[in-house]
Amino acid sequence: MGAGISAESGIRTFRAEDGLWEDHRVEDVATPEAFRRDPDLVQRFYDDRRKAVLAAQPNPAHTALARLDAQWPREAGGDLLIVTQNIDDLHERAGAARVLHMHGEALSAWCTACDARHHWHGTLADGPACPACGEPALRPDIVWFGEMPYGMDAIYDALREADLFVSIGTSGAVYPAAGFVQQANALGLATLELNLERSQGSHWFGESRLGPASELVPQWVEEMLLARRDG
Ligand code: BV8
Repeated sequence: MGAGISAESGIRTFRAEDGLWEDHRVEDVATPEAFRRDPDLVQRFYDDRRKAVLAAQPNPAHTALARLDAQWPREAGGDLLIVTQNIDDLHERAGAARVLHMHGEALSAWCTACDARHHWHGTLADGPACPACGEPALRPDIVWFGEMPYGMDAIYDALREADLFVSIGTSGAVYPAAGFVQQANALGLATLELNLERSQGSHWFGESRLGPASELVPQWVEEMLLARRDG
């Protein structure tokens, strides 16, 4: 899952005309070095992103995936895992439960003093005290470039168990996420891409459907649930 699935909820993607990387260079706001060099700029960048997440609503693509999550079996051989590169909580607000944020979450703050993580709706640029240790040492709980994404073991375990790998709304520009489709191919999984335009990895997919997620995802979920019912 990439920024494209939240685009129709009004959350900016990265690599578009009005993309986030048009206003800010990645190396200025999305690396540990940037945070060391100019913590205030980075904190304000994520304070703005957190506000945008809180102001957004799930769109039909999130709702369809939540329906799939609710109706798709939870036992092995029928399991489902929504792995997202996105830092918004729109999957959860749509009702999905099996969600893994491999690049962290805008609504989580991580204490660099005591390692505690806290659900966070406010700002961090003003240096609030960590609720656990009291230190003004909270950073965005985001995986920056050069940092290890979360949940990699769970993701590779899920790939090994899966029959189908679906990529939705991502440019396929950032690793290791962009490499999952290659692992899927090596494991003999079926692969499907749902995206507004061809991505950097389109050629790796068995099937690629082009269009807005709000149309393609509900259509695909309906197909999956019908096929499961017809067994
Ligand atoms: C790591 C959180 C290792 C921050 C993000 C050279 C070669 C290969 C790799 C590297 C390299 N040099 C460095 C690397 C590694 C690096 C990387 O891949 N760099 C790239 C730029 C080359 N990766 C990392 O650093 C990762 N960590 O490798 O650690 C390691 C090993 C040992 C020990 C320690 C570490 C960490 C990467 C995570 C960075 N954090 N996000 C934040 O959000 O601010 S990245 C961010 O950009 C996203 O999370 C996502 O991962 C990535 C791409 O974004 P997309 O979601 O794809 O969005 P984009 O705008 O690009 O595309 C949107 C798509 O949607 C488009 O295709 C568009 O057509 C489509 N779309 C638009 N509207 C719609 C739509 N589709 C459907 N419907 C619509 N309506």
